[in-house]
Amino acid sequence: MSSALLITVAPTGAETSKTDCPQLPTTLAELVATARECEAAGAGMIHVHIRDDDHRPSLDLSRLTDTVQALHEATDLVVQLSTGGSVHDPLDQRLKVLDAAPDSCSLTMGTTNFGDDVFSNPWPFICELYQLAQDRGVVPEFELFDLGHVTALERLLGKYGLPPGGNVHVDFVMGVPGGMPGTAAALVAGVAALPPEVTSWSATGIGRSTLPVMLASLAQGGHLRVGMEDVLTISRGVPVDSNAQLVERAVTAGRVAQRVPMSGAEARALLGLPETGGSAA
Ligand code: KMH
Ligand code: ZN
Repeated sequence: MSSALLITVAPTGAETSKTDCPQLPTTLAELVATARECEAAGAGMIHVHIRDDDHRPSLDLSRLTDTVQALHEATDLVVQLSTGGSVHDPLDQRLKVLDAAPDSCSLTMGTTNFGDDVFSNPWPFICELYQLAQDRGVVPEFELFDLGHVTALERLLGKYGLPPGGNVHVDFVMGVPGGMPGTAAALVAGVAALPPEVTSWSATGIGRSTLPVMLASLAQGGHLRVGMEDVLTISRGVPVDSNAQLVERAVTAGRVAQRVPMSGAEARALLGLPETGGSAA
């Protein structure tokens, strides 16, 4: 079991409005400031959704490109762009995200009911996005919202081979209404089902499942994702102040488990990325 702990911060997401949560980082300046604070607190990777001038979710390519560049200039974090976007984003625009040349991209392994909406990830889209990531040298993080997504990952790797760099990193996203529950039992089942190609895994629990999933992941030697994309309260009824506060809590929990946060450079190695910026072989 590795003592190094990857903490990924997912600071914004696509679901929460700025009006409801003014501390949500929605402008580029806010995102860069958040990234710096979270890196200083112990994050190694950032999972990025961007917003437009009205703070609404956006997949605008020039904004995405500027965002990747600004985050690379300001931090050593691995920059992962969301290809999930919002539940309203069309599949062709989600494929275009890779044109912004991130280090990593999220790649969700199946369609999921997402509250009252549907997060659409049909198999042909998954295959197209994966092959595009391979062509571009962008390292995917496979997002697993349900146990069936683990099986789909095994099928994908069997059909198209390994990602750029050869490592396979997955993230269990648990507790979404429509996906697997955010419980220790569900995480144990998911980890047990992972195909042998998987080299590292992390987990995040949405909303009130954040702490059970964090503790269950640490108990099994897994890595962590935290951030205001996934949870907006630090304890029952108490709003999160900042993303750095969530990273600090993950560092504290990791310390109890004798885990040391990874730097951006160590996160790059974990994912099979080259040492400095640029895409994987
Ligand atoms: N916003 C969700 C519908 C991802 O970033 O790839 C999808 C999501 C997953 O957040
Ligand atoms: Zn996301």
